[in-house]
Amino acid sequence: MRLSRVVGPALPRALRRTTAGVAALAAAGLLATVAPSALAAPSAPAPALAAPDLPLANVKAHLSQFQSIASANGGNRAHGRPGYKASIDYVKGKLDAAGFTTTVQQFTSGGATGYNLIADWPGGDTTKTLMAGAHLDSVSSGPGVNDNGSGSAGVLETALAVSRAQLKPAKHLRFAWWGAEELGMVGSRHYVNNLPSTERSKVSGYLNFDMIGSPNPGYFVYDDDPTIEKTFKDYYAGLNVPTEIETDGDGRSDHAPFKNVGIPVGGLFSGAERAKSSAQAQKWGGTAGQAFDRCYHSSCDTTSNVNDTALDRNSDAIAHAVWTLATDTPVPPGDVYENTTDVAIPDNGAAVTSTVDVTGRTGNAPAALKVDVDIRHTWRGDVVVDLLAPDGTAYRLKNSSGNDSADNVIASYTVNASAETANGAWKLRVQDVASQDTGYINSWKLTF
Ligand code: DTR
Ligand code: CA
Ligand code: ZN
Ligand code: ZN
Repeated sequence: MRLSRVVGPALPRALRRTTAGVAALAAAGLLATVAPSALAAPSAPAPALAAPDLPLANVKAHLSQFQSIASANGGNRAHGRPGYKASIDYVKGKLDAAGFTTTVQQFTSGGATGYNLIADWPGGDTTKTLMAGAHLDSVSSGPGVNDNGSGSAGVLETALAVSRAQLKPAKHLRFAWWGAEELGMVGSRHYVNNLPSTERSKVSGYLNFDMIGSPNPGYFVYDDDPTIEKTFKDYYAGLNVPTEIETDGDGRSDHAPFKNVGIPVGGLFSGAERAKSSAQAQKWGGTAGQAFDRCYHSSCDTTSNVNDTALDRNSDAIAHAVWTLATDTPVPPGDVYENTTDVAIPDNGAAVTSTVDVTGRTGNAPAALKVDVDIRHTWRGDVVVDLLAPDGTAYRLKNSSGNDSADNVIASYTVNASAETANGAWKLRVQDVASQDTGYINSWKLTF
């Protein structure tokens, strides 16, 4: 079967197998061009350079600085206030000392001067520039250690790790700390709007990190560019940490201006004001029914408002993504087998199934088989979800959880399917096991 990207009508709507082709990767500017000398052999891909494990203590030291800056400047680091400019000066000082070429871009918002900090790592192919950024401003009501000192510190420590490694990536690396995000992504919009279109086309991708250390954390991956998304998901699969796609992030942070001009985007998020469900607490730990960050936009968003494990994992994931997307042949998005036919789920009734036929593969399925489900169902606690391998072996993806009253199961699971042959009819089995509330399978897909 000719491999092709999602081509809509060319394939039966219900069943699509897609592989983002080389053209797609090139179009997204995510194909690394590695100098011939770096190749082990002309036909062998450049060896993947493993990203370093960022020392959590270093990341937390940046948070302590942000806290001290806020404490010394009226309790915040908000746009137009002295605490914000002091934050810019701190980050810039670290980067200048580490050999970056830094630029402070000024703009005006609400009658006050705002600042973006841009830091370029010398070298790399500037026609393929990978960017990573975070907003550095807080709200005026607090120091903004999680929102968004955490993202700022993770990006800063990644940049400092690039310097420590004296990395020579295929792509050019650019890091950014945005002003006035809390006023509506003002700084990042100013940057993108003032970037000439010739320069915009050179940005191969923008990675955004806004709240990555929430005290009651979730592990959310932006569901935008598939290659960037897969890079993050593979990282977490390696840690055996389940992730969910971030479904309400569109327009809510600094990736939006980049996405709006067609630049591939991705990112990570550990949650804000929404409550963690019981199903999420089962998979991630923490407290069900409590906000991911109950100090969101509050004065209590201090250094004690951070979960170290989430901050550590997400900071390391930033480094992994930068090393992978800028220094190596990018991870191909994989072969996708999808079924988008709606299947009604009877209330408190028999299980229903939706099938994808996997063909043309050899051997067994992978140890990290990705299963993305999109089930629309009110009171999702009613719903039990299994993956059935071609031989009928069942892999439980989601248990029922009576008090999970949230709607819809839109989630990504990783299954160790290495004992199963790859080819055959794989099924998603869904059953509603409690009366009232109904729904349907909207779509699901396997990525090999
Ligand atoms: N708006 C961001 C926090 C935020 C809320 N939902 C998302 C989703 C994805 C990224 C960020 C956010 C702020 O208050 O800075
Ligand atoms: Ca670490
Ligand atoms: Zn905020
Ligand atoms: Zn934020």
